[in-house]
Amino acid sequence: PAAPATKTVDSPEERLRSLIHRHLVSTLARHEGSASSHDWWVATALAVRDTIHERMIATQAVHNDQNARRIYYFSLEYLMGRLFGNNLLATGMLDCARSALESLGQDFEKIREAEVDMGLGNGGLGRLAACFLDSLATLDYPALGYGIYYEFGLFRQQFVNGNQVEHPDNWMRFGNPWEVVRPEYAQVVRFFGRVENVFDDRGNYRPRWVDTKTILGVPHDIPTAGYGTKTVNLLRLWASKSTEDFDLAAFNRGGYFEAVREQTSGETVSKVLYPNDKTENGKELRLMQQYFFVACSLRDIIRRHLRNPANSWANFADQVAVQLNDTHPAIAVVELTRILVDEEDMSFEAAWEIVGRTFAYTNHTLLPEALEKWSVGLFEKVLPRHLQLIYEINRRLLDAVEVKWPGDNDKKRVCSVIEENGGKQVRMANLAVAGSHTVNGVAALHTALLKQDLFPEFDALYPGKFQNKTNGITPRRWLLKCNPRLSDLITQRLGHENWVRDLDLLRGLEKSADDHAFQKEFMAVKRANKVELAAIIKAECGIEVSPDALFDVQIKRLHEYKRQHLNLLHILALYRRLLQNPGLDIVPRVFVFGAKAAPGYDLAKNIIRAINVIGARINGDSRIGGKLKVAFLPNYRVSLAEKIIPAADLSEQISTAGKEASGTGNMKLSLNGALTIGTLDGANVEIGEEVGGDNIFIFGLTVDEVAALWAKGYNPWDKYNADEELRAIIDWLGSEYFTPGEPGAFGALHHSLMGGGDPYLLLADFRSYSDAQARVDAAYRNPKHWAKLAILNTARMGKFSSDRTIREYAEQIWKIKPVAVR
Ligand code: DL6
Repeated sequence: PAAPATKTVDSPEERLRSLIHRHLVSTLARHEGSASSHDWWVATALAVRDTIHERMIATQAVHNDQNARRIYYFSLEYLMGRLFGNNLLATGMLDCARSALESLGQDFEKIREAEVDMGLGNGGLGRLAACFLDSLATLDYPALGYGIYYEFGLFRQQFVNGNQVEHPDNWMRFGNPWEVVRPEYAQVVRFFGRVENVFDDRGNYRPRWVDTKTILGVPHDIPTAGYGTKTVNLLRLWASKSTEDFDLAAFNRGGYFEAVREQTSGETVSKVLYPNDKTENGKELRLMQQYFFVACSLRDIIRRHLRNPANSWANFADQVAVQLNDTHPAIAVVELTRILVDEEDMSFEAAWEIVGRTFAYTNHTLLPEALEKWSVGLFEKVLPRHLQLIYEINRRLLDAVEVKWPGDNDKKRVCSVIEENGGKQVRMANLAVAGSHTVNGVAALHTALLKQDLFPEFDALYPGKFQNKTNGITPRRWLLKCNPRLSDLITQRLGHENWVRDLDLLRGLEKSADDHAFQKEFMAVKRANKVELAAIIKAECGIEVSPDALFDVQIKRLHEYKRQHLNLLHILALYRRLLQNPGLDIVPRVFVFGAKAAPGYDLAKNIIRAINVIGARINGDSRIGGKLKVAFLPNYRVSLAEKIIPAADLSEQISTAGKEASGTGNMKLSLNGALTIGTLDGANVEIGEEVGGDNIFIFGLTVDEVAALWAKGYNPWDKYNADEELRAIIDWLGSEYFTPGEPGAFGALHHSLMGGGDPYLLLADFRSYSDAQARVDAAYRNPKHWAKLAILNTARMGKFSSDRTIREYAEQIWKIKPVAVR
């Protein structure tokens, strides 16, 4: 008899290869021979997405079947970066995709680079939201992120003659293979109009919000896949559309523009992410954005809740936890009140009780200019009914203040949701505190200052409402994905990969910190990463740098309080010392910057120009023998951070004490073996506690010393007069030395330090900073010592995993439990 036919089973790689090929041909209609890297990237993403969608469907089914209590994260920003590598790691398909693409004749790394960053955020706040989504899924928490599907993300930055030039970031011009559009879950949102005072049959006052304009919110769902688990949660982003897409009558009359006008104005709301600017323009649109996404999201949550027959309004707050990421979504507390009172016919007391059990609020800043306030007039125009409810919320709040502090009008003034000074304004932070069961800061120091300086009255009025939740970062993106060499070395040394889900296990590396062989391997990884970054610097900036120099890195939004210009003063000091003494023995350094300035923030832009122009002079000055190089990489974004961080030796965390709420770049850099030079600010304090005082370079005034200095009276001229070197470099900045023929080119910067009174205390901290830099120089000369410190930094970063942060939120604020998806 003939032998039975053997059925050949395709390997996972073969299956993936044919899936990629099928998507290339059937979905993209592309011939292999003419497909671009972008086409291959899309085809591969779609192939990976198939698996992710299966998991997403399974996850939603389990959450629905179990009627799980969910956390809904409301954030106006998500700085997701690229999703390809993350999704490959989460599904365990990385190696398979690499070999499948290579067997198709494609360069895997080139294809990875074809993905445009999803940059729907400004900085730390948006990236934190992205890290949280990763941890929520990895830890199997039932969660949904809600936000806005901006057509344009944060601007693309270019330098022209050292100046920042902004270009629109049309990130989804060529589509986004990760998303699914869900028109069936679209929501209608109302704005403007007026409130009609009507009385019902029983003579009860029934306000009606009438004559409103409507727009439509259409959800775009991005799956967020957990690592080492089957859980795939959702990020649901709302795109605004007109409710009246097309006016056919107008078109038939020949008015094409008239016909699409409604559509265009409807789409404006989700058009562009606000780059944190301080101008008055566009405030109305920003408030509309906030209300738009909050209203859509609450409707969506209510729909999901009530469709389960086991649920009703009675158990809404038992099933639904909402986290407000800063005050941007704070209008949600009013919107839920409005729905319950106006549409569900509840008493204000009953509604406010549900609201107060549903929301929690995270504060991310103490800077007064970043605490949102909206004029009462604007509210009255855009959300008139909400303004009425805000007055009612405030009346009850002030009653509670009166009970606590009878007759104390000062207490009422500071607690009030309405600021009465000048034009009346709605204080969104006070509203968020009043409407939330818990308020948290993002690092221990920040939370202490929140309670002590910003909200002492609320802390007394609501004992126990304030908590700390120190920020964290996901080890999946910020080590496993961005630094494969170090990840492999760690896994090899520990003998397992469990650290990826339990970062405390990195402590196991401590015992290797003195092992010379391991030190060599660790620093060889660092060097290889530096070689790669050097190539990027060459390609992007045209600057040749040596991987043997110390890579001194400052990457973050450009802001005076972050003090990139303090770094610049130190660069100027080193340059001057070298000019005075060309033989000076200093460790060669490459100063790497990455930062975007808000388009309306002129001083920040002046600092960028100063770094670029002075950097160019230094880079081209043969007298200093290449000992200093300055590279400002344009268009800082998540995918660029992933290349810079693994190559950093030194991490600059030099904000004025009390100004940086937490920082998260500090954690990423330290995790990747960079040593920190920093002030006792934000999470630097806790990083210092974890790594140990000998393994970090701390300098500068403390929060208490800053306060004492201001109380005593601070005059930067005293520092200037007392320090010859400082005086010389400040004078340099004020002269045309670096900009011949253009005196005053750095006038704004110079003025902020001297005439402007130096509000961020650069001159006060300069000498201490310069001394700390000298300690860095000395430490770097001893490679074994430096390697030991770098290893200990990596080994002791366990606390700063966002898994720890999310567990704390889940257990102490949200009271949610993991739900396994099989
Ligand atoms: O909590 C995330 C991040 C912190 O790490 C930074 O220290 C803090 O500056 C940033 N805050 C903001 C505030 N913006 N607003 N509003 O971005 O949050």
